[in-house]
Parts: sequence; structure tokens; C-alpha cells
Amino acid sequence: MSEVTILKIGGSVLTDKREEGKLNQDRITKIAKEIASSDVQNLILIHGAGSFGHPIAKKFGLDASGKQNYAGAALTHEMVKELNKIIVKELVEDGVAAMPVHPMSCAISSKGRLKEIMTAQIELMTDNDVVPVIHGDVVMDLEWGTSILSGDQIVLHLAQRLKAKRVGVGTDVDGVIDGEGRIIASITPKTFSNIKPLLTTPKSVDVTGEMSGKVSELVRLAKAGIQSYVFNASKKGNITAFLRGNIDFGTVIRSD
Ligand code: IP8
Repeated sequence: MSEVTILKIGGSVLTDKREEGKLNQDRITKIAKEIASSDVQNLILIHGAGSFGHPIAKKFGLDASGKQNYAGAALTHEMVKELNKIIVKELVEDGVAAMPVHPMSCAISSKGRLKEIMTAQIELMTDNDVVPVIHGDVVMDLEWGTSILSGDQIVLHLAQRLKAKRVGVGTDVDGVIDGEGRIIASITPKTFSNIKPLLTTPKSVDVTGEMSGKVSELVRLAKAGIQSYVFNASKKGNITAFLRGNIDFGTVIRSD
């Protein structure tokens, strides 16, 4: 298979995180159009859960501690699937051959860490110019019964497994921001330990750790020799620039 580009778009971009189950339809429309007009080959799209996943997961106690509630897990899965359906539909209407991929049906975690995700169907999709649209989800867990799987972990896993040539994580801020509101231009595994304490968001509704969780996954990826970018996906033109390899904004996470 040819080298893939992996783009994750955060739930904070696609939904209104202040209200459960509320979309940010304008952004979804804008982003789908940018993806449709970029003509990028071998794209894998991953999206976060936003207000379709985090509030409901929190309500049922499904966080990183491994607490169990199967009915709550099923309802959370249904709700993130709903967001996925809306995004796939929007892309298809704009002429992108997009197809849903639900981790609950093809991935397994252990103590909250992704162990396995079936990639044969994802590879077949990209080989056939289809864009797989994967999402943060609830998955079966070898130790805990079920656990929350963030889209950021899926980025890490697929980028390594499929040897991605370009990896980007789009958020609703201009990159990774330091304690004084400045964009951090680059992060390496060495510099991350000093930066990490600046990124935690107390009392967040986000069950997967917001920016700190995201950058931790990307630092793991950098350790494996794959560089990635965190950038503002809600600004017009940024997704197009990333997909075309013209990114000179946001934060780069690299190995040294
Ligand atoms: O928004 C979380 O995925 P993320 C998935 O990518 C759920 O962290 C179900 C909350």
C-alpha cells in the first residue's frame, strides 16, 4: 500500500463541548469541503468524540480508571457512532468516498491502552481511494471489560503500523500553548517533561486528557521516529495546507 496521511480532528472542533450532543455544524461543513477540495491520496481521517462522547462517558463513570458500566458503554458507543455518521454523510455529499470504521467492532484494548486494531479493511479502503473515517470510541478491554479509546491512541497505533508519511492533529487552538499563552513551536521527547505540567486542564469534561493526553501520544510517536503536527483545524485553509504538505504553523512534535 502507498504511504498514508493521517489527520485527526478533535471533538472540540466538530462539536460544541459545552452542551451534550451539540454539533458545530458550520465547522463540519467547512472541514468536509476542505478535505474534498484537497484531492489528497491515501487519507485516513480520525475524529474525536467531543460533546457526543465525553459528557456521556463521564456520566456513566467510564474514564481512565477502568470502572465498568456495560449499558453506559453501549450508549456512549451509539452516541459517538451518531457523530461519525454525520461526518461521513457530509463528506460523501461533498464527493469524498468516505466510509465509517467503528473501533468497537475491530479493536481491543488492555487497561485502557490499544492492543490491536484490524487494519486490513482500512488498507483496502485507502488502496481503493476510499477515506476511512475512524473515531474515538468505547472498546472491549482484556482487563477492564470495556475502556475508552481516544482517537489520539488510534493515531499513534495506525501511524506506526502503516508507516504514515504525514500525521496531523487538528484542534480548536493554534497549537500546543504554554503557560503564558504562546504557541510552542516544537516539542521533543526530551522537552516534553517540562512542558507537560503546563498542559493539564483541571475539572475537564474530557475523559481522555485533552491537550496533555494528545501530546503524550504524539511524543510516543516521535520516539518511534514519526513526526506530527498539532494545529488549528478551525482556521480556514489550515487543513488544506496540512494535507498538501505546506504546514508552517502550529506545533511540530519530533524525535529530537
Ligand atoms: O475524543 C474519546 O475519544 P477522543 C472517546 O478522541 C469517547 O479522546 C467515547 C469519549
